[in-house]
Amino acid sequence: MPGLNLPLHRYLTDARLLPICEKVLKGQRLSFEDGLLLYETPDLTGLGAMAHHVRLQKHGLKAYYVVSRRLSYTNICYTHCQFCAFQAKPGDPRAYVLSAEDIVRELEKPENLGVRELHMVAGHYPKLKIDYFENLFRSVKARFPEIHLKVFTMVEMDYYARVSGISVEEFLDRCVAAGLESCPGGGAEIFDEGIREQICIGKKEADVWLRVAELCHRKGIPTNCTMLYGHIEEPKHRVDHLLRLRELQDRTHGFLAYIPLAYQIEDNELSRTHVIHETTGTQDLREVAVARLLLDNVPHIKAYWVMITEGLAQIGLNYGANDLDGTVIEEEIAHLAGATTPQGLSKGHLERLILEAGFEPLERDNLYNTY
Ligand code: V47
Repeated sequence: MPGLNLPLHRYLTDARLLPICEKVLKGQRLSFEDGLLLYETPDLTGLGAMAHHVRLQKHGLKAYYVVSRRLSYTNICYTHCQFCAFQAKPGDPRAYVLSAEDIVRELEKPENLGVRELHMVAGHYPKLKIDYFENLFRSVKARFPEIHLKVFTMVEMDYYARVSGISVEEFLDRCVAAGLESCPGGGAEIFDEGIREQICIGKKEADVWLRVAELCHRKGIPTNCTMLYGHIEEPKHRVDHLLRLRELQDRTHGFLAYIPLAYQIEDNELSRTHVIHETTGTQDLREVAVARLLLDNVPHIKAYWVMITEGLAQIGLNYGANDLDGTVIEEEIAHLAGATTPQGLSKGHLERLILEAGFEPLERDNLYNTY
């Protein structure tokens, strides 16, 4: 790699993958059972080669990144996700809420020069209503019109619409009028209702996530999508999750990118109450490759270095990923849960990772326009 010089089937050591290989070569859609086999096979190299084949067809050797600032306007959260180390309850000394002025002041700092994307997700705090968000978005856009506003998980949007006493549609329309341009993919966790009940009690059901995503897409607001893996879910739940995303994407074409999120095990209730091990390198690469093969209609697959390490994300470019996400300045959610990666990478470092892996680095904006 990075190119594939042999016929694709020559990379396979598990003969059970041959029918899948045929489908991949013909551009045919993979089934639920195919997905299960992709999780079961010990042939990671064969799986990776098939994913790489699709990646090369769609993106050649291009590998994207974005200069991105992460910010959470509050960590106060009334929802109880057992996997989350970021949430704080009111009264907790860690609890905070940022005003629009705080956020603008933060963005004015020299280290944020050149930021193209402001990626904000936060807790569910009922004191924040639509007027807070309208003011926040208008203030940021007035000072930094060039920064793309990528805000709210789908469940967050549903929550803040409800506490504002308006429909999600009205909430979205008003946020878009104030400057919202796209949404991140978080909060999807695992769609399977049984698992969801065990890992995020009280969080809105999968259908809400999917319905709000559909609404965003119909309004022309692109969103990303994610899956939280490596906790108590099984392969059948992951395949189900990916196929539910694929089914929505067939109807709306609104997902820009998919990001597999490796569960970070520290300082959260889920890992305290269950025996869960950190995800391993092969597991992380498999998630990238399976996504590239099953999500045949989602253009971009990210290898999120923050959660799987820089080195593995680099290798992920050979397993179907075409995007390393970005500089991710001051990420908190993964780091509070134990991620040991740096809290941000420079553009130069990201470019070096991409070049050394044999790919072409491209700085992008949120809509994958390049500079
Ligand atoms: O919504 C929370 C998840 C998400 C943990 O759209 C955890 O471009 C792992 O959504 N271990 C935030 N994951 C991250 C996210 C994201 C990341 C990169 C790119 C994009 C994008 C979106 O992380 C949360 C939740 O689903 N999460 N706790 C944890 N312990």
